[in-house]
Amino acid sequence: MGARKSKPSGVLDEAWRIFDWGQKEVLKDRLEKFTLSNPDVTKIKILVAGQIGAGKSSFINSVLSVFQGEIVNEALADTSSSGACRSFTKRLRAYRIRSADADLPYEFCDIKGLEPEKISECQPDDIVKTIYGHVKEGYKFEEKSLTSDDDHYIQNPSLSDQAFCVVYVIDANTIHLAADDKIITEKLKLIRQAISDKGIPQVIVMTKVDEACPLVNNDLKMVYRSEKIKKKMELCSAKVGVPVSHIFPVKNYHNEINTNDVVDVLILKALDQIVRSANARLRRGASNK
Ligand SMILES: Nc1nc2c(ncn2[C@@H]2O[C@H](COP(=O)(O)OP(=O)(O)O)[C@@H](O)[C@H]2O)c(=O)[nH]1
Ligand SMILES: [Mg+2]
Repeated sequence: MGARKSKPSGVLDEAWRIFDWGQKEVLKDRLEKFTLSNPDVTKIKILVAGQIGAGKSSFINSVLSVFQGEIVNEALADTSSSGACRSFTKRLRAYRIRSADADLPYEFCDIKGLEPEKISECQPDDIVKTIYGHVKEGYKFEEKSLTSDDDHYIQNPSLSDQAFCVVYVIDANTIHLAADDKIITEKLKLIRQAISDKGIPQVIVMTKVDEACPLVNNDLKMVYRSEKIKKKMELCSAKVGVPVSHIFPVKNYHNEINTNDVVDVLILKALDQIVRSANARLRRGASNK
């Protein structure tokens, strides 16, 4: 009697998104050779927004690590025990991605995280100003929104000052059916509404899939066969209003001492989508103003 090995619950028979786990080198090569669609722009700016503790800095570190082939901790992640409720990143900082010795033509802007407990609208307002290129690097995010008479205000932003893709980093563990994430999703909606007519691409990076699903924790390659992750991505899409095709699940490097191909390929896939959609936006020639 050939007893069939039972499948653990929550495992889908087939992957719900076709994903080639062997495409790391192809993606990395493409991203390294990438050229911008507008020769007047030297680097394309990508803004990373999301809740404090969602994994924004860790995602930037993970991207830097993939191209360096070793763990990089440049965008310091907050590892203090209260990390989930304090924001380590207070000033606007840009991170240029390097591969071997060359700078790649795109950079990430790390901003102070959105605080779930505050309804204040100045934070989304500062984020929108950053997207439009009005905020200088080094600006310290405060309670009060940036005004045009501030030293950190750029009156006439160039194309390189403006962001051409907004990445919402969302912790998979915080996506529930319940409305306890309401304030964050409301804040993201405020940002989305403000930029909706500008055609700026928006991508969600859903982090901590290892913590959100034991199957995935055990084997990251199960990410597209996990029912739980699929449901979270659908819920995330419905709450924030970004299509599932623009949501990328990742596990960030956070406690590892070496990089590995499975983590790398998920990070690269998210980055590939981000960079290509940012470049397409730039090609359309429009300024964000
Ligand atoms: N297990 C796991 N932990 C993560 C992941 N991404 C980030 N973390 C941890 O989550 C905490 C907050 O991350 P951080 O990058 O500082 O969040 P930020 O406030 O959005 O910049 C840190 O303790 C990280 O080590 C992930 O994908 N998996
Ligand atoms: Mg941070």
